[in-house]
Amino acid sequence: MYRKILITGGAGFIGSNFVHYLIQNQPQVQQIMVLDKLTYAGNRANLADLPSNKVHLIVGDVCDKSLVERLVSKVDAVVHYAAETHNDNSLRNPDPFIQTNIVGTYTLIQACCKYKIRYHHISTDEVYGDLPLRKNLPHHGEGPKEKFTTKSCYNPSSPYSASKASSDLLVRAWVRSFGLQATISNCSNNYGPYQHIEKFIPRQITNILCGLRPKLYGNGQNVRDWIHTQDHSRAVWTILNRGQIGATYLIGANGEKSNLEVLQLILKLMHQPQNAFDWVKDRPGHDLRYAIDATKLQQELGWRPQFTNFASGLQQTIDWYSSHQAWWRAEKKAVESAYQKNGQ
Ligand code: NAD
Ligand code: TDX
Repeated sequence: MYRKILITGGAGFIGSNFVHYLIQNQPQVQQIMVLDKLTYAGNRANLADLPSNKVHLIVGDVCDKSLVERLVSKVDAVVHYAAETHNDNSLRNPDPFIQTNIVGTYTLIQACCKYKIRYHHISTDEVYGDLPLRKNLPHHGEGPKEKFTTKSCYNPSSPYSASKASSDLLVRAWVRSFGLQATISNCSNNYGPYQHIEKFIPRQITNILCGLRPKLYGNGQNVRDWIHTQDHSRAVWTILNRGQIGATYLIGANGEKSNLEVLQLILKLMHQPQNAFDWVKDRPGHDLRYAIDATKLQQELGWRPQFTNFASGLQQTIDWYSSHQAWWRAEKKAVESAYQKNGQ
């Protein structure tokens, strides 16, 4: 059982939700060190109100070798969330994606090998590229090869997903060649509190709260496989403790929905007309459909999602953004004007 854990990117969306999950559910964890550069996506406020005798934020870069070695040498396990994460940003400027996602992972796994520390690597289903829409598949999305499995080939589409794929492959090589004690998880699209307002669901909710019209890319038919971030956190904790070293686990909650469906649900829950949104320019290289087959995680480790009602998870998320306007208001104008410059 791990008692001292280094969580990189723990001031971002999913990392901070994992810190909250540990504090609320795993009392045996005594020390949580968060290493976070506090980029535009990191926020101290995400860790406010957590016990200061347990949670320590170290502001720094995962590419800083001496800092990383000093921190890794003090813990029992590392969970690596830190990354540049937004596909649209990666299309405008890939530089920080290459640096943080690839060099940052390299720096961490070198340190974990040096001090023989257990490492869990957080990754994304986007490394597998995309799938055809269900309606165009012989078994409508439920047949063999109609969802991603750990056997799917890597086929990333964007600078972001290519940088994450690179980082996964580094971890696999370090397991095999240097005996790194690592597991990898590739999760589908997360939603929930503390997600940056550049991302799809929070962007649309906060647009409506500001009196702006939501924006849908392309024809709205692209499918994402939504999972509540709390289900992701429980899966990561399960894999960290009981996963097989060297193994990859796919995390997903059977939450496939088209972007249009998600937007129309947000509009309904926020009492807006179903057509009160704008169609905007599509994302270049826009992945069509993601879908996870999480059978391995379910059968080997017994994990099951708990947030199986998307509408109620989404309602809670809407309530969170409505009642935490101080958390996002100051950034809204700049985020929207960057999108507007891009025709989105
Ligand atoms: P996020 O953008 O909200 O947070 C990323 C955090 O990393 C921020 O706090 C940022 O300050 C920090 N960071 C960035 N560069 C850093 C650096 N060089 N050194 C230290 N800290 C740095 O991202 P997120 O959505 O919470 O994603 C977290 C992880 O989960 C990423 O690895 C991402 O690829 C993966 N993931 C995300 C999703 C999703 O739906 N959001 C799905 C699957 C996997
Ligand atoms: O305003 C928008 N309108 C829109 O239609 C935005 C911001 C997005 N979209 C579409 C693009 C995608 O099909 O919504 C979908 C979701 O977009 P994002 O929130 O940007 O997520 P995605 O590109 O799917 O990637 C997310 O999930 C996998 C995370 O950002 C990644 O970090 C994670 O790896």
